[in-house]
Amino acid sequence: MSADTKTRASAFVDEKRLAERLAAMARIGATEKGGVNRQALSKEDAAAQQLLIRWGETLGLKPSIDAIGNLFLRLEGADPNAAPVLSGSHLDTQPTGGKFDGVYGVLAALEAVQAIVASGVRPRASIDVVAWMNEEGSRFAPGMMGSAVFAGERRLDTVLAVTDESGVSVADALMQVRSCLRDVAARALDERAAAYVEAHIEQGPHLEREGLTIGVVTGIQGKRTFKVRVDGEAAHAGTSTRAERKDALLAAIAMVQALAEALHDAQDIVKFTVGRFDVKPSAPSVVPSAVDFSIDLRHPDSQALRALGDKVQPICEAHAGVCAVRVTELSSAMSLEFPALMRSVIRDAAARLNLAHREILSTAGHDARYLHAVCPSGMIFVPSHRGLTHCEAEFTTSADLANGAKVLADVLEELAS
Ligand code: HGY
Ligand code: MN
Ligand code: MN
Repeated sequence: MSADTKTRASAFVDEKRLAERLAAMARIGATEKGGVNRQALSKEDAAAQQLLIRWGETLGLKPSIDAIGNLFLRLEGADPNAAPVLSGSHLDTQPTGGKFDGVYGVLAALEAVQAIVASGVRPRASIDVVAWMNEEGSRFAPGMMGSAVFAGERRLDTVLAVTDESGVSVADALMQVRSCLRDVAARALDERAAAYVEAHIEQGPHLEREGLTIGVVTGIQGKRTFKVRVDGEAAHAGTSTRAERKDALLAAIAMVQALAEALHDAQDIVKFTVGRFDVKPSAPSVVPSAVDFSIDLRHPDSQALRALGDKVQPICEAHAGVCAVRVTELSSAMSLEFPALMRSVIRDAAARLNLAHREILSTAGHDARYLHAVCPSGMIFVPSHRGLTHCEAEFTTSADLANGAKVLADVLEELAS
C-alpha cells in the first residue's frame, strides 16, 4: 500500500481514552481547586509513574529507568540496531499546577504508540514513550534535570546532590521512587536517540485566539535562572535603632525593585520573575536576618538575554547596603531553533489532517531544549484556554488534545519507519 492510501496511525487515536487517562492522572495529587500538585520524586510522582507503567504493559511496552530517574516505555521496532525515536514530556507539576502541562505530552505519546500498534504497522525503529525527571524545578531547582543529564548537559553527580527545602537530596528522593518501581529494568544513560518529538499545551493564548488547532514550534526562548541570598542580622523590632539594623528584607526589596526597573522594556519582551521569596526567621517582631529569592529571566534574543542577565549581580550588589549578598547563577540556556526538517514533518502531518496550524515560538521551557542538543527534535502545541498555565485553571478541550495526539501519531510513525 502506498503511504498516501494506507490508513495512517492518526485514524486510531481515541479522544475518549486519552481524556480518561488524563483525568486518571489528574487524580494523583489533585488539589481542591481542580489542579494538581505532583512535584518531582514525590510519592504522587511515583504513583503516576506506576500508573503509566501499568498502561504501557497492557500494550506490551517494556519499561526501563535510567540513573537520573527518566522513565521509558518501549515499543520494540523491527530493527534492533536502529536508534529509537523518543516522545514524551514530564509527569511532575508546579505546586499549584494544572492537569495538562507535561502529562499531556507523555500520554499523547502513549496514545500515539497505541494508535501505531492498532494500525498494524510494525515500525522499523523502536519508539520510547518517556517521562523526563523533574522538568518543573519547583521542588529541586533548576528543572529539566532528567533531560539535561540524559543529554550530557549536566553531570549526574551534581544533580543527584541537589537538595529540596527540607534538605532531602535528589539521590535520596530517587531511591524512594525506585523502591516503588522495583521490577523496572535499569537503562544506560548513554543510549542514543534518532529523534525526539514533544507534544505540549501552548501555555499561551495565541492558538485559541486565532482559532488554530496546532502550533508547529519553531524554537524555545532562552532563559537564565539565579538564586540570591541576602544576609543581614536578626534584631528586636522594638529596641534596635534604624542605624543599628541590618534588615535583609529591605535590602532584598531594593534589589528586586532595581532589577525590575533595569529590566523593564516598553515592548514587553523581557520576562523577569521573582517567584520565590523566603524571609528568615519570618517572625513579626524580629528584624529579618536573611532572604533567599529566585530570579527567572527570559528573552528570545540570546544576545539580549546575555546582556540582561549580566546586570543581575552588579545590581544586587549595588543595593545590598549594610547587608551581604551572594548571587548564584543556576542555569543559562540560550534561545534555540528546531531543525527545519522536523518542523516540516510536523507541518505536513497537520496539513494532511486538515488541522489549522501555524509556526509558533515557545516562550516556556521544555525538555525538548536538551534533546535538541543530541538529536533532531521538534514540538507540537495544542491550544491553552486563555493561555492560563502553571495554575489550577489550565484547560484544553479533549478534541484539541486528541488532534495533537493525531499529529504526533503520524509524525512518530513516519520518523520510526
Ligand atoms: O518554566 C518553564 O518554562 C517550564 O514550564 N518549566
Ligand atoms: Mn511542561
Ligand atoms: Mn511547566
